[in-house]
Amino acid sequence: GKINKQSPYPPNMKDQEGAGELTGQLLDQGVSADDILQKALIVGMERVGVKFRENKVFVPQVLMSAKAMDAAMIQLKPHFANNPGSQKGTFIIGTVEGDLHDIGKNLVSMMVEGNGYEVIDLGTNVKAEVFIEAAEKNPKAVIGLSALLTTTMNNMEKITIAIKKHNKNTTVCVGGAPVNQEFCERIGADNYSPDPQGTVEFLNRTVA
Ligand code: B1M
Repeated sequence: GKINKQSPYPPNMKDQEGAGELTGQLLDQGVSADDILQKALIVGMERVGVKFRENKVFVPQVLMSAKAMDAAMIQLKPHFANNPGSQKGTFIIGTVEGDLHDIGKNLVSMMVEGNGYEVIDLGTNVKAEVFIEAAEKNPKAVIGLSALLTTTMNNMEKITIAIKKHNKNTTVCVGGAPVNQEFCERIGADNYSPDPQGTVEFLNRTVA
């Protein structure tokens, strides 16, 4: 095609444009979607995180990495997808109020969906009322909360308490880099998992 002269990125930083393509090539070569995710994409994002912390890259580069990851995930999604019509239950997920990180949340969403659940993704920066409203419409649904910032862990607590106050039988799962088991128990959530698979296993144990 035409060379994109309007690229907003400096010439040495065009890699994000090829992430989807590269992922497609690896899939064609028979590399498993799970290997691409675990051994390439997540490892890459960890490196970006370290550089960001060390002030070697900045927000624009991190955003480009996020876009690259999105492009790769579009290619991977069909490989994690289950056959429709065999839904085991409903999972409502969102990143908590004040927090705009959505890559981890999207991965959890994709994995849960791929394991046969209907997923209602409320996006990022989601307030307690929005989770509660979605839970009212889907009374049996499990709610998943993601937080990536130590500051928004407070909102995760606030939202969990509000959901439980509204209906103590609503199950709440939590996750995200700063979250741990101890925090989960302290705020009264029902499950913590460090990764999407743990959430899938929890749902399989308690819902399906
Ligand atoms: Co932000 N950021 N960021 N960032 N960012 C972190 C989280 C940070 C650790 C970087 C650093 O300093 N090293 C740091 C947080 C420090 C802290 O709070 N202790 C940080 C900061 C400070 C910020 C800003 C404040 C920066 C600023 O503006 N000065 C700002 C905040 C904006 C906001 O949210 N209000 C900000 C902004 C951004 C970008 C917008 C540039 C971009 C986000 C783009 C996007 O998401 N669309 C971004 C990114 C990309 C990162 C890093 C580099 C990568 C996060 C990521 O996507 N990881 C991150 C550093 C790092 O973690 N390496 C960083 C990959 C992803 C697959 O992992 O999300 O952990 P993760 O999800 C995992 C698990 O945690 C788990 O499953 C996933 C797969 O294994 N999981 C769950 C997640 N949710 C789950 C839910 C579950 C179960 C499992 O159940 C429901």
